Amino acid sequence: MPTLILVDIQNDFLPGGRLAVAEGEAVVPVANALMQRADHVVATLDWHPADHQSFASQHKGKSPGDPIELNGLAQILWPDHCVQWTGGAALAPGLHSARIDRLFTKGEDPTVDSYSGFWDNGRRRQTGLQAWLLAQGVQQLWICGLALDYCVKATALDAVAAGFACTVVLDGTRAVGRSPGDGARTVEDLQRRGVRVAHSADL
Ligand code: VGL
Ligand code: ZN
Repeated sequence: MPTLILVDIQNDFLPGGRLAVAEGEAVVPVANALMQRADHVVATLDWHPADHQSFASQHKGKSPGDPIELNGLAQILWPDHCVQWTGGAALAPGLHSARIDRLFTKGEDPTVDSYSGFWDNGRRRQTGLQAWLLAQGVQQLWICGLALDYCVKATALDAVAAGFACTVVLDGTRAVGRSPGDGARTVEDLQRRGVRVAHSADL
């Protein structure tokens, strides 16, 4: 059986949150159902210090959505979100979190963003997820969570690069969609780069 990775299913990415993803709450029942069919369940947490440099609030005169360069990397500025130990960083209330075997945090370093559950965006540091999966002998991954066009995408691409067979579960994810069509473009991109995509009913 595959291992299920739940990406950033946290309050700030749900409607009412600081970086709300439309219909974000819809991924919760899909994630809960997939847990019953997985060997292991792991979850990533976007876990920022209050002064994280991906926050527009940290840059004078900048607004969320503005592009900047952060330590040599292209960076989109976001509203403050998923600040460590705040309610916004907590897992979604309806998620069956007792079924999660391990949590992996990311985004703690204020100087670099971290979309993937494996590596920060500068590929400087790993979260420990890859080593953990290898230690369990995991070969196949299902990925769901938020958001499709950022953290789910980055996690799936790193999973394939690390040699795992990886399927993104389409009904178990939603896109931020800063521009119209971002979700559909992400799906095409993932498929072209070796990630499978499927609806949970077809798994
Ligand atoms: C995410 C933007 C900033 C995500 C996290 O979980 O997709 N997106 N931080
Ligand atoms: Zn973040």
